[in-house]
This record gives sequence, C-alpha cells and structure tokens, in this order.
Amino acid sequence: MGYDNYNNGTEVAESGQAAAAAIYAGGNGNMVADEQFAAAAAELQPSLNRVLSSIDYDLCFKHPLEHTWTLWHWENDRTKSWSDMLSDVTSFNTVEDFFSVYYFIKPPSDLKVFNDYMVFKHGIRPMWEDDVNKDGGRWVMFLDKDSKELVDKLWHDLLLCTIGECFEYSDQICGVVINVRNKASKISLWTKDSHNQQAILAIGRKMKQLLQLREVELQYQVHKDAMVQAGPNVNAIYKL
Ligand code: MGP
Repeated sequence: MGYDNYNNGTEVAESGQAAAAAIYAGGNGNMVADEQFAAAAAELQPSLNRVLSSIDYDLCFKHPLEHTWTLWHWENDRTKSWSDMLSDVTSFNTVEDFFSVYYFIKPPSDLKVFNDYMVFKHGIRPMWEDDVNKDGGRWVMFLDKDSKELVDKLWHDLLLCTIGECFEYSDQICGVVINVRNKASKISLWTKDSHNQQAILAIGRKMKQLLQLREVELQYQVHKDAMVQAGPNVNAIYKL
C-alpha cells in the first residue's frame, strides 16, 4: 500500500504538467513564450516529482514498534470459566495502529466493573498458565481513592512506556493489565521471571518514576502465590 501511494506522487505531478500544458495550449499563440514555458516546466518537473513523492511517503509511512502487541478484553460472565471470558481483540505493531486502537476502545473509566483490558506481547496469553508467565509475577497498584481521570492517565502512560520500550530489561516484560473493580481498580505490569530480582526492581523503580507514582504503592506479587492465595491478600515480595 505504501509503495502504491509513493508512486502516486509521480502520477499526480505528471497529470499536473499535462493540465498546465493543456491550459497553456489555449493561450495567446505566442510561440516563443510557449516554448519558454515548456522548457521551464520540463526543468522544474523532476524537483516537483521529488517533493510530491516525499509528501506522499511521509503520509503513508508508519512508525514500527519493537514488538507486536495484542489487546485482550475480559468481561465477567458467571456462565463461563475465567479463560473463556477472555477474548483476543486485535494486534498492532506500529505507533499509528496503536493509537487507532486506543482511541477506538472505551477508556477504563467508561468500562463496567468486572471488565479488564490486557495488552501483551504477541504470542503470550494474559494468564498465569502461559509458558512465558508461569514463573513470573506482576508489579501492581491498587487505585481505590483515585479519580477515574487519574486511572485513565496511568493506564495510558503505562501502555505508552511499555510498547515504547522505556524499561531496562524490556525482554522481561510480558504485558500490562487493568482490572476495573468496585473496591479498587488495579493496574499491573507483568514480568516473566519472579527470581530476577535485579530486573524486577529496576523495572519497578522505573515504573514508579515514569508514572510519577509518589504516594501510590507498587507491590510485586508472584503469580504462583496468586494461584493459591486467591483474593486481595496475595503476599508481596517487594514493595516500592
Ligand atoms: P482478578 O480478576 O485478578 O482479581 O482475579 P479480582 O477480580 O480483583 O479478585 P481478587 O481475587 O484479586 O480479589 C480474580 C479471579 O480470577 C482469581 O481468583 C482467579 O480465580 C481468576 N483469575 C485471574 N487471573 C489473572 C487468572 C489467570 O491468569 N488464570 C486463571 N486460571 N484464573 C485467573
């Protein structure tokens, strides 16, 4: 598609030249002026083509992300198992496609309670059981007293930092999740190795700094603990 558009620049320029020549053909019959105009137009044509082509190229060029990411949606339905409530919505691998998705879907503040968004590297399912997550954990913040605007902003900022690869040890990052709940919405960043203390702490400190969390506490919970300690009181192995 990109190259089709790129080539259109030349076509537009050529048709512009033809139109100019056609208009000029109906002129006052001054042959010298006609020839001078034709010569000048021919001389300018290559630069005009280049300008039009580069405008077209800039308009069709998308900025690639380091990874392809998949957006998942989870919605509570008592008739289904937890994993059956998950659906894979779409994937994106450019900045432009990310924003098309981001502005198309509802912000977390417009979601009903017991709805989640998950954005994970393509190929990783947003669940404890996935091979890449099974030895991992998450940095999680509990947003109970915070405004909906702040929750939307934190989600937006964490998404951008994650897909924009702002974290050191970004190979450790699996994805991000927001759980919209009555008691406290939760935003988390999932990492793949809960034994890699150095990477976990570097990621947590960066998250705290980039999102300007100050008083908001971050807790690192291991997925294997979450599997057996269902409920809000999962042990945190690090707190920042
Ligand atoms: P939750 O949706 O992460 O938190 O987990 P919520 O709703 O705030 O509840 P709380 O328990 O943290 O207070 C709720 C429940 O969903 C868990 O107890 C599991 O039963 C199920 N669940 C959540 N996750 C992330 C998974 C998962 O990855 N795999 C499976 N099998 N079940 C999960």
